[in-house]
Amino acid sequence: MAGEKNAFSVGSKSYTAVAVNTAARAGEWIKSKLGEFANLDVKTSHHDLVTEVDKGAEAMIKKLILTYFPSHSFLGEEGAEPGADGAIKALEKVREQEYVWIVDPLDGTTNFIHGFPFFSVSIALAHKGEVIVGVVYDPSKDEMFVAEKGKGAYLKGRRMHVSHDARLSESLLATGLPTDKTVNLPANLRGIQALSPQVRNIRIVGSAALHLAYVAAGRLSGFWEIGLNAWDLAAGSLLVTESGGKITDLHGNPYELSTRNVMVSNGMIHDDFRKALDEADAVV
Ligand code: 2AM
Ligand code: CA
Repeated sequence: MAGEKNAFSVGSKSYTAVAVNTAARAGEWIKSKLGEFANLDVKTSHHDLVTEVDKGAEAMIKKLILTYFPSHSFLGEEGAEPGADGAIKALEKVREQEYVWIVDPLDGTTNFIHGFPFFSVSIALAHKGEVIVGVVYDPSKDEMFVAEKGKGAYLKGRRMHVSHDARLSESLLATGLPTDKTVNLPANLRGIQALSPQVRNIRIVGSAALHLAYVAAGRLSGFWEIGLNAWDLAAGSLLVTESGGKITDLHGNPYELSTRNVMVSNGMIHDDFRKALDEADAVV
C-alpha cells in the first residue's frame, strides 16, 4: 500500500511518525536554547519578538520534513512576510497544493524569551486543504499531543477527550491578547469583560497551539482568539476535533485553514460561548 493511495504514509514512512520525530527534535533544541536569545530581532511590533531560535527551529523542521517528502509543500511562520497580509498571502500560495506541511516552529515566542515555560512546536499536514495530521509538542513538560484524522488524538499513549463541563459557569476558558490595538484588542477585551463573570475563570497563557492542545486534553473547556494565523491553529484544530471538541470561527462557521478569528470548545458550551461573545460585541 505504498504511495499516494494511502493519505497517511509514503512508502513505509508514516507522516505522523515524521511529524512526531521532527517536533521532538526541534523542541529539544529549542529547550536547549532557553536563556540564549541575545540576537533579538523585531518584526512588526515590540510584542512580536522573533528570535534566531524561531528561525533555526523552522530551518531544522523544514529540512527534516522535505528530506522525507520532497514533493510536499511547506508553510512556516518564518518563511512568510510579517503581519496579517504576509500570512494570508503565504497561505494562498500553497493552499492548492496536495500536501502542505503547516508549521509554527515556536508558538509562544514571548514566553520563550521571558523563560516562561509555556511554548510549543506545532506541526500539521494538510491534504487537499484538510488537516490529516496534527502534532503539538511542549518541550518544557515533554508533552507530545498527536492527532491523526479519523484515528483519535493521544497524549502519552492515552486517548484524549475534551472536558465534560456542560455550562459556562463550570468552564475554564483561555484567550490571547491580539497585537492589533485598534480593533482586535478592544473587541477581545469586551469579550473578556463579558465572559469573566459567567465562567469559572479565564487564562491568557501565550501559546495558541498549546491552548488548543489543552482544550483537546480536557484541561481547558474552551479558547478564543482574534487574528491568528494558519500555523498557530492547523495542528491544534485536529487535536480538538479528534478529541470530540468543536472549532469554528467567531460566527460559528466551520474551521478552515484561512480561519483567523477562532473559538474552540468541548462542544457542549459552544453555543452559549459564542452567544456571549456576540452579545459583548467581541466578534470581529
Ligand atoms: P507566536 O508566539 O508564534 O508569535 C498569543 O496570543 C498567540 O498569538 C501565540 O500563539 C502567538 O504566536 C500569536 N501571536 C503573537 N504575535 C502575533 C502577531 N503579531 N500576529 C499573529 N499572531 C501572533
Ligand atoms: Ca504562533
